[in-house]
Amino acid sequence: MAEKSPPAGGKKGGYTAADIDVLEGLEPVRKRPGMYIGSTGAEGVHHLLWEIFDNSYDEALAGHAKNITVTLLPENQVRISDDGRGIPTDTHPKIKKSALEVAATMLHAGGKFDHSAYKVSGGLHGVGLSVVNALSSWMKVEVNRKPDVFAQEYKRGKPLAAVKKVGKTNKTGTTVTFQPDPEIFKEINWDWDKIITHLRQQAYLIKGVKINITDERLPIKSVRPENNEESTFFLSHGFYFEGGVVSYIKYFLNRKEEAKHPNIFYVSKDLEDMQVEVGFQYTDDIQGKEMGFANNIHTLEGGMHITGFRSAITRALNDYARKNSYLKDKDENLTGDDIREGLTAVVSVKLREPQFEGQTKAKLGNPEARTAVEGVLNVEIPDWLERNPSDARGMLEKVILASKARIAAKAARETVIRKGAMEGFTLPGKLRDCSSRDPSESELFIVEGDSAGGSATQGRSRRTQAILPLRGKILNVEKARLDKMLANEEIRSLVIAIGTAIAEEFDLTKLRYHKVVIMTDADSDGSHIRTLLLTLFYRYFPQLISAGHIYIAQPPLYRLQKGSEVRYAYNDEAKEKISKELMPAEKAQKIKKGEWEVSEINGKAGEEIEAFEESPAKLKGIILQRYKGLGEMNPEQLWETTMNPENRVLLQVTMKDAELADEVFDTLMGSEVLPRKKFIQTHAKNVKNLDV
Ligand code: 0RA
Repeated sequence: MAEKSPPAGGKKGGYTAADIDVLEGLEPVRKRPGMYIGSTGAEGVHHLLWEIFDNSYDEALAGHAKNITVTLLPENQVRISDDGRGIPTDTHPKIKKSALEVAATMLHAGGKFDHSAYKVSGGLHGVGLSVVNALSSWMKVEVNRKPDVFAQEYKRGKPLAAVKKVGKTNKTGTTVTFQPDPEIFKEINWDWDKIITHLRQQAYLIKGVKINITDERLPIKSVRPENNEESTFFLSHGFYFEGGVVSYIKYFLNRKEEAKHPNIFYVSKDLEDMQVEVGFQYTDDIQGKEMGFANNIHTLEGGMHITGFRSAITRALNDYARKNSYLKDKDENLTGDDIREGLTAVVSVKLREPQFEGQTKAKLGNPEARTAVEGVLNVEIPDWLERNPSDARGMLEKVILASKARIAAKAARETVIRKGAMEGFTLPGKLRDCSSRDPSESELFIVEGDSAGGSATQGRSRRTQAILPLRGKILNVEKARLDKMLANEEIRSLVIAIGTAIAEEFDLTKLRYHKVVIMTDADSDGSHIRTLLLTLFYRYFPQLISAGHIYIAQPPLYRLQKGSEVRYAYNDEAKEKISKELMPAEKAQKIKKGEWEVSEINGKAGEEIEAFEESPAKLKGIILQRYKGLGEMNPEQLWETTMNPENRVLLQVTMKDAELADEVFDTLMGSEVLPRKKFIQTHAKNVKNLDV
């Protein structure tokens, strides 16, 4: 995870001898790419883009750049351009090379995930540049520094020539174009939606900067009916938000919700060592949304800044409610849960040395962030409430309602929960429990439907594996209240089986299985149920996710058989690899490819069978079966491929996965899809849907 610049104030100027000591070449990056960009999968590839974008973004945060343009190009190239000051190109006094070349080809030894020290002391925020260069088969940097244009090109991190003047300009700015190295990244596939989502989030956190993205990979041809003139377009998307955090809440986070009051609370304060920016507004939603950021990195797991925010708002609203007779009884109190119902908040801090903790390093650990946020808000919220009494009324109505609903629901909820607990684990009838009582070795498989449930029950290891079949679609938990949700039979079974209870009663030590595995089909129904379950866990059992107890089973997609040898493939790549292993190349050449026929395997019709024929007389090829669902596997196959700890592939669910599922869920299920589009068209001043 890259870190952003701390607030301005770092020592300016060139390198000192001490800085040179900690510079080294780029070999370590190519040797262990994961150390620098997290992974070499799809996330890692996108990380390259974020790194380069971050440099331009930092230049914009520092007030020097007003436009950033991202362009996806053919052959997996990406170009990122800004109109900032331009990377310095003058000769480094000690290294005797252009500062640009130093930035692109030398690694700061302490670098890795901790860039902040470098940024503060060196002042050259192109840290990610060398990492991206090392992992790119080709890269080019062009710098406009009035009156000259400088450029340098690289192959796998090595300059092809010295930095040269290549032209004249009256502009300033930096353009980096790179191509991820296929030797490092197996699959390079720029994901438009992922990029848009990331850029949007960044755009909201910076006022008055234009961020544009254009997809030049696929030209769109269009012919005008009037004159038959053909023209070429590219898909393009722009973000520009005057209002920063306030826009983010108004036009994005709350775009589908009904606001309880018109004005959004907002404060931005520069403290000596920290910048604090907070905005919030209540809606009539049951859920709340708290978005934390530290140096503009989304802190999905919360942390100290969020803790500070929560204490301050809880205290301020309780005080205000008491003072203005919203709370009659002196002992009556609005709880943290009441306060957070329907609360949409953005809490953004910028600090010099952020410490990221937690499972996904997305939780801010600095205690001073709590003190700073709480300190600012303890003054600002009460003050704002006094100045905006009608907004304050809207807020109080919402939290008082939440409080009443909570008290009413508590009775209902407790009966449900207590009943389960008191009747000595009235475990649901359809749970096929395991015999072990040691949670650390016990696993719960949540399976879709009775037929897969049957196979799983027969195939499992009885001692440590429990099976819970779920019938049909579980309840839409998106908007459901906890008490209503617990009235749903499928969900109640699940909650009781898990053993931890829920909400205030939640107790992690009562967890009955340390692995809770979602096992659904690889089709669209299966993925819908998986999304629903992830949403349920994300909303009501986040602790299980953070503690790493939630998993997704990965049934194989293919079964390959040659003679008596049977192999399973979990993706297309593995299928190709296994086919080659089973059928060495010289032989494979003699075989006619691409003949499809249907035959019977284990009594079931295989969907697609690729028959490799060597001679018509003797069928000697590979029999390939594509699995559509778990139901197609017999109990032994299910055990062997998906449940047996020796062979299976389990994916551990992270908060990030769950949040994504939650968002997907919102988009899929949310009745209103239009508002977002409309919002982009009306409020992003620089949107160009189709750009020449
Ligand atoms: C260090 C100093 C100066 C600019 C930059 C770095 C810089 C780096 C990047 C990377 C991408 N875009 C960038 N824009 C600027 C300022 C040099 C001066 O004072 O002129």
